[in-house]
Amino acid sequence: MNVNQAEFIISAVSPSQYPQDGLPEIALAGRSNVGKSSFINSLINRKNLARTSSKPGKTQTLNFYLIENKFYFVDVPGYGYAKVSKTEKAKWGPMLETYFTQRENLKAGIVVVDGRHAPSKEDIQMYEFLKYYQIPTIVVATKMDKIPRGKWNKQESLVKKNLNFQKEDKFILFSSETKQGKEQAWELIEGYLGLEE
Ligand SMILES: Nc1nc2c(ncn2[C@@H]2O[C@H](COP(=O)(O)OP(=O)(O)OP(=O)(O)O)[C@@H](O)[C@H]2O)c(=O)[nH]1
Ligand SMILES: [Mg+2]
Repeated sequence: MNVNQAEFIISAVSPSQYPQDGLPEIALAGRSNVGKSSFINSLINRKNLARTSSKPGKTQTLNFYLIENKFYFVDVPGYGYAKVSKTEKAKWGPMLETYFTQRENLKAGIVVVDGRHAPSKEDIQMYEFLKYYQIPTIVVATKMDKIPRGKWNKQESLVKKNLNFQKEDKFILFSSETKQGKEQAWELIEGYLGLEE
């Protein structure tokens, strides 16, 4: 998709605040600071529409970005960041669960993992959660610019093995720095949205 129009619409915590226009949605999940917001910005050619930060825990609500008036990217708070207060974290669990289990507009989930390491326990739980609710999933292994090309295949195998990756799901090696994987990501997303030419 060639994106000319991308707009932040709303920060939502409960379903009554979600957009009501019925457009399809693609939601991003992943550890705090892994690069979810950067992934969105890369795909829409914007530096900082989805707010990114070197400080983890930046995204604290469900943030809806309307893309080309066709669909929403939903940027979700990252898990696994110790310094976010307990009260905040206690709110996120139900907020995410409600969204992922009840949102009919959700066409696919993207689990962003750090391609340099084995997935964390929480990455595995997140992936299993999406599988349990039968949400089609793209696993994006990001920050590939930080590891040499010769190790990419090995890392892909490691991530897939640890996640118990299902063959009906999709997998992308990605980098927000080099834009590696961007075309592939769009192809898959357009497929899930039913927007392919
Ligand atoms: N080298 C490199 N750095 C990246 C990449 N993607 C993200 N980063 C950096 O990682 C940091 C966190 O990125 P964000 O996109 O804000 O991460 P997030 O997952 O949205 O974080 P939260 O909103 O806290 O959950 C920033 O400093 C980014 O510049 C990548 O592909 N390569
Ligand atoms: Mg973010």
